[in-house]
Order: sequence, then structure tokens, then C-alpha cells
Amino acid sequence: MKIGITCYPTYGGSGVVATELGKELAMAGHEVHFISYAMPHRLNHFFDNIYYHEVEMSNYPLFEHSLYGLSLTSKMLEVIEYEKLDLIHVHYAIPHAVSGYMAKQVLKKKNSDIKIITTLHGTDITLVGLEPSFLPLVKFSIEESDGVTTVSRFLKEKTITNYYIDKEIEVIHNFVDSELFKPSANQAFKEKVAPNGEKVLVHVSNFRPVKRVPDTIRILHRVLDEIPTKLLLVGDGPDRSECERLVRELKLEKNVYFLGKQDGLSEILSSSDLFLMPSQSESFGLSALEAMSCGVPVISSSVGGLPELIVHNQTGYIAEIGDVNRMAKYTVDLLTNDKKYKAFSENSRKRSVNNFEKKLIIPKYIDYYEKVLNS
Ligand code: GMT
Repeated sequence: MKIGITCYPTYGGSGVVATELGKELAMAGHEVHFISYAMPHRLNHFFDNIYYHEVEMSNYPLFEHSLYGLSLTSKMLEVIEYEKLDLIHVHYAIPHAVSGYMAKQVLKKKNSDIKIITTLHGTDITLVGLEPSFLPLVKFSIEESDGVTTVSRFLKEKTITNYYIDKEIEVIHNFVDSELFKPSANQAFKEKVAPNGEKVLVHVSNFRPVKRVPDTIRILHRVLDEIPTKLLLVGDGPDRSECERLVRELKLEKNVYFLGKQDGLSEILSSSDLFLMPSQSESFGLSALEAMSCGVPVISSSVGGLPELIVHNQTGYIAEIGDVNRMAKYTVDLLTNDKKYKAFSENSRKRSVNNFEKKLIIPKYIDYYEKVLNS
């Protein structure tokens, strides 16, 4: 197949899923064309069968605000025509699904067609898509897509109930490369961050308010009453300064490392003891899956699709949103009981390999493409 993929190229779950999917499709012999405003960050070297088309932005003086949705449509049309694409798979509804719809309409006028598949990832449905100004357009673009997938059963339900969608939606969970994300601590790194054998907590996100990153610092603060512990904060975003302020206020400067955006995530995760995900909303939790694949249990809030990934009392623990006391209690419980920790760690690895390994999930996308193309 000749497949166009549009996604946000930045440090975020939807872009990671889109890029890793594209890489796997290319390895399976399909031709993949990424169409975006920048090179997706996990597409960091040459891959056979992968092409990148940058969306050019017009800087005509009348356009005070960027017209990205329109520029994207134009680039989609160009790539569809010259590369003879079979379908375009857009990740995150806004504005990608709308641009796809417009491209399809332009082609219709020329008696041509392109199949548009939209994958809904999370806040496009649960947060920003619900803003009154966006809601009708998001609903419309979902209904007009030739195929729609969500990354969890939770997100499918939300899409149907929040947008009154009467359409078949396929659930295809996030996936992980379990050979890359595997248990293998980097001793030198571990000794550097925890020189006295302290336990290591880790959190990875884009530091948006929905991630509740300050909760991870409050959890650490309580855990430190019981056990020497360090916290690694990986990623960057709007809440980072607030987190740095909180660390200073609680005098935790020696216990928290702000690592910023990192490429070598598997090394960091596999050198950690526990992953914290206290999110306000989370449609699946890709970084928690990557941690589990490294044999790292997860303590999370009980929101969204997280219970589809984390099995309470087997691969980690789930608590109410904002209940940092309970999350801290669970953390101490697990980190002071070696036998239980070992079982949770093994369960986490097994669950990710048996249910979410890329070799199991990628064929679901390929089958879905074929179904849509033959419909
Ligand atoms: O919805 C978002 O916040 C955007 C998206 C991203 O680009 O970071 O994250 C979502 O997509 C991931 C991949 O499918 C999921 O694993 C995340 O749970 C989801 N984030 C939220 O729902 C907050």
C-alpha cells in the first residue's frame, strides 16, 4: 500500500504512535509518506520506504494567523496526486481530520477518491474537541472519515457519547517494541542518579496540566518520610516552571532531576523502580506501557483507558485522581516488599509483551486499512 500519515511531529503520544506505526509499515514493505510541519521526532535517521513532505506555510501579510489546516490540505492533495496514495491516516482529529475531509472533497470534483482514516488519541476528544467552537467540526470530521479508530475502549465510548456519533469505531490499543523497551538497567546511569542505592521514581510527559506533574513531586515528598528516593522528571512543557517552583518550596532539589526531553527513554525507564502517572485524563498511557515493558510497575490515577492497561494489584496500583497520599502509600508498599515488587515487575513485562507488543498490534492496523480500502 501507499500510505500517507499526518501527525503532530512533537514529543507526544499521538506523534510517537504515528511514527512507530509508519516505521513498521515501511519495514513490512509498504510505502509511507509523512505529511507534517516538521520531521516527527522519532524519525531521526534514514528509513527505507519512508518519505517526508513538509507542509509549507504561506507568510502572505494579510494572514495574521497561521492557516495550517489549509496548507496541510494543499500538501495532502499534492502528495496524493504525485505519489498515488491509497489512503491517508491522520492522527489526532484537530485539524488533521478536517484537512483530510477537504482534500477528499477536492478530489471528488476531479472524479477521484482517497480514503481517510482518523485515529483519535485523547484530548482531541476529551478536552479541546469539546470546546463549543470545535465540537461540531470534530463530530463532522469523524462522521465523514472512511474509517475511525480509537486507542482504547474508553475513548470509543467517549467519542460515541460526547459527540453522538453513530458510526463503527475500531479500538486499536497503543503498542510497544518490547525488544527495545526491555528490563536492562544502565548501572552507570543508576549510580549517577541514585548513588546511595536510593529507589528511583520516574515520570514522562509533555508537562501539560492534564498530566498533573506536580502530584508526582507531592508523592515523592510523602515517600521520603519512609524511604530514600529520587524522582526523574522526563519531558518538558507548560507546567515545568511550576514543578521547579514546587521542588524549591518543598526543598527537594537534591531528590528531583529534571531531565528535559530525552531520546534514550528505554535506558531511563529500565533504570527506574516505579513509574508515576497521576493524570487528570488519559486515554491509554503510552509511556506507562513503555515502562511496563521495561518491567517497571505503574502507579496511576483511575482515569480513562488506564485500567485497560494497568491491572490493579498485579502490575501496579490505581488510585483516585489527586489522592497523592494513597499513591505515596502504594509506592512505599511496593518499594519495601521485594517479593511483591518482583512479582509486579514480572507481571508488568508479561502484560505488555502478551497484549501490546507491536507485532500483535500493527497487523490490526494493516487489516483495518484493507477493510476500509475494500469497503
Ligand atoms: O490527547 C493528547 O494529549 C495527545 C496525545 C499526544 O499527542 O500526546 O496523547 C494521547 O495519545 C497517546 C497515544 O495514543 C495516549 O497514550 C495518551 O494517553 C493520550 N493522552 C491523553 O489522553 C491525555
